[in-house]
Amino acid sequence: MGKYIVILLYDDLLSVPSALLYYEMKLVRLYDFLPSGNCYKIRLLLTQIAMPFERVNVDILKGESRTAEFLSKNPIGKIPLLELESGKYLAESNAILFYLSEGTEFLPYDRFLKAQVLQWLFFEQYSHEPFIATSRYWISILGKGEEYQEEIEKKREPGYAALRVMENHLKSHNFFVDERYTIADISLFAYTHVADEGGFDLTKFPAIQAWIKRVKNQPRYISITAEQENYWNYLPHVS
Ligand SMILES: N[C@@H](CCC(=O)N[C@@H](CS)C(=O)NCC(=O)O)C(=O)O
Repeated sequence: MGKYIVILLYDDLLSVPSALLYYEMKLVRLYDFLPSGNCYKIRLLLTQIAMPFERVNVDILKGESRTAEFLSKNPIGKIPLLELESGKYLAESNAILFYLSEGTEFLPYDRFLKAQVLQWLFFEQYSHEPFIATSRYWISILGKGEEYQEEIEKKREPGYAALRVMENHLKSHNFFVDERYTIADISLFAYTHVADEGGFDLTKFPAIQAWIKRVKNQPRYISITAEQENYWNYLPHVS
């Protein structure tokens, strides 16, 4: 692993590089699939904390997360997967969010607030994602809404139940924890803001819609479909 980062220090008057800093930096590597909301969580956080990363596309529709080579990295056979600078691997989107946000403004330091963040991360994985993300996968990623109609119907009520929990919370809060934007918002945002692609009607949830706007207004926000080149625009600039 290794990408080269070159930093040019410009002299404002002459507009020529007055110094050249050159070092090799090992980057974290994200095994990623662009339409995946679970992967988007990580791309969004990495961009917002301005951490450079290398993106490896894994086409799950071609079974690329199930090859022997990929399974040797992540026996769960799923993306996202983060390869750390040390060569260690970390799977599970919300575990990756937790790891990357430690010590940043995106994860509270206080023990109770941190546990509240975890509460929403577990809610997302158990009561939200299995219904809202799965419906979107069948309808919009696979394009097989009719074939999966029966399964989709079963996901409808529990999916709306999760949205009602969010709506009720957001009626009296701007964000999920501590009235500020944290990884709890990133995690829940990933599939909520594209819930319509899974057949969920968000017009019934005005507080969620207002929160979606607040998340989109956060510094260094990128969309779910933003290509990698965009991420580099958000790296800190030397002035
Ligand atoms: N709980 C996991 C779910 C990961 C997951 O379901 N990944 C999907 C894409 S969103 C995947 O890799 N599917 C391919 C497969 O199962 O073969 C997480 O939050 O990271």
